[in-house]
Amino acid sequence: MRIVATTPFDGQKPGTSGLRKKVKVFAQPHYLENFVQAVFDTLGPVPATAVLVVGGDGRYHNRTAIQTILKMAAAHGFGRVLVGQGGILSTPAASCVIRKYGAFGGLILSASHNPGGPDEDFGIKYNSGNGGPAPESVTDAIYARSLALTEYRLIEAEDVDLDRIGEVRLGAMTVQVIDPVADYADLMESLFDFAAIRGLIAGGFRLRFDAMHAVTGPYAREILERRLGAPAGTVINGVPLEDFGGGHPDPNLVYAEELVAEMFGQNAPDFGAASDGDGDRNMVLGRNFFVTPSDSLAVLAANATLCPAYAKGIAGIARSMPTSGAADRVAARLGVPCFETPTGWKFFGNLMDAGKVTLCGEESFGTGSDHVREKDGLWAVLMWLNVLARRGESVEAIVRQHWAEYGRNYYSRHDYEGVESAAANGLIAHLRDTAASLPGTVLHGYTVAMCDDFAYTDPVDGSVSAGQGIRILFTDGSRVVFRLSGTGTSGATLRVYVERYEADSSRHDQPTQQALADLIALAGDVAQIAARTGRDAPTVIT
Ligand code: VG1
Ligand code: CO
Repeated sequence: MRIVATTPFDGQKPGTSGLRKKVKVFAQPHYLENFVQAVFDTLGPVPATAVLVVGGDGRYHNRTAIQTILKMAAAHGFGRVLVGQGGILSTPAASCVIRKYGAFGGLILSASHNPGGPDEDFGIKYNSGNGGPAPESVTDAIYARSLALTEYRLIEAEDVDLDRIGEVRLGAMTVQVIDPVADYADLMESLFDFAAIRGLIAGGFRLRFDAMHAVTGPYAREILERRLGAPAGTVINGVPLEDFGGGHPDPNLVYAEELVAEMFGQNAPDFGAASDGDGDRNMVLGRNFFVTPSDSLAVLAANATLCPAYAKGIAGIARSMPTSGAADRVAARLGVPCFETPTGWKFFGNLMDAGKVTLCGEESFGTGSDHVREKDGLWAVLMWLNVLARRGESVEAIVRQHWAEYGRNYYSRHDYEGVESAAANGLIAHLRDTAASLPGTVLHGYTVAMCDDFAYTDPVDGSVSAGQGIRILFTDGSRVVFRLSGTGTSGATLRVYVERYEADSSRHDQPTQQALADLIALAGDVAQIAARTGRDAPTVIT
């Protein structure tokens, strides 16, 4: 055992989804070690039977970090570590493995949709025994500990061969290198009607899945091509690369350009989907048709009983605050509760553990259910395929029918990336200052009903999370929301979310940006976006 003296690093405060920094920051002496020791100190002593799950999205620095974590886990007294072969575990697969084997918890190495490589991003987060991201009380304690610790511990040992499946000893601990795909693929097969999907594909239904050179390649090949019989080549960009081929592994209309070009081109397939760096996000497309993530959650909820795992119905739905209210309408019709939480999957864990909700979603291409405690990209793809197989209609027809039945929530998010931090903070402070004076005023024809900085009280443990985003609600049910990203690693990203409900089905054909034009303009005015950020247009529109 080696005990290494260290000085605490400030700047290890986890964001929306764990600690994310440039690789160069993580590679500094003691940086990763400090965070991991802070996690272990916060957990306290663990029983000799305790199992830790470790894996990541395969990005640059993944293997180096895993070797360090293994030696530190052995020094902390874990009995066994399950690590994905090659250091690979998608975020939902890690959640699945933690739950299936009753692990104490897991360390997931990912910066999700952020680019990878020596000059790009790395990340780490701790997931609890329920398989979900640690709640704020735990991440706050980890941060506090990281500011106080003076040493970390690791054992002296050779590196473990992460590519060979099987068990090796590391001090008193066993390292078990596992197939990263099998447990997850088996879980998917237990949830959905694979026979019906196989029949759909055998009948000539054409699909395309873009893994964006990130972690889902091996998962998608096993499930879509091997188990469901889709032709070889259905999965594109299917080999995980340390730098994701130089791209942004973010499945949206801008970054998944290869898939988008095919789905909106001549002879487009019936169904297209993409996932992100760590496999927890999904984008779903029909032929010449984009499904917003908010609509996707609503459509899946409305059709859930077509899938074996949800045949008896769902207990409830939860969505993050900026996500559109489309799911609320489905919940109301089904007579089940709909919860509104702050951004970030960690807020869904308590609701799922308490059995209050079955489906959860975020506008940022995240959808999932209580089968694990993370959002799950391939799960969403398979649920769509299950629904398509059972309904025998196109993606577009299903969504249009949904709008006709429930009304359409026009929805868009405008991101201003790489804004100077002081300017972004100033913009939010300005909105906080004006919030109280807004109700009753008319902006671009919309009357403000209410304006606040969203605060959430967890209905299960009573914990309060304040300062989660400025929302301006209008009397007709429209709204605009402003918040700063908690996942970036340089500068600030301002996110502006705009939503308007349209009940009249004769008006469901407008281009989204046009339908929202007045709200977009008023958002720019009220937040003084151009003046404060120096930008006259967003970086990414979804
Ligand atoms: C973004 C999304 C949020 C999501 C988070 C993590 O956070 O908006 O909905 O939960 O990323 O997703 P932010 O703070 O940048 O807006 V992932 O795929 O990075 O685990
Ligand atoms: Co992700």
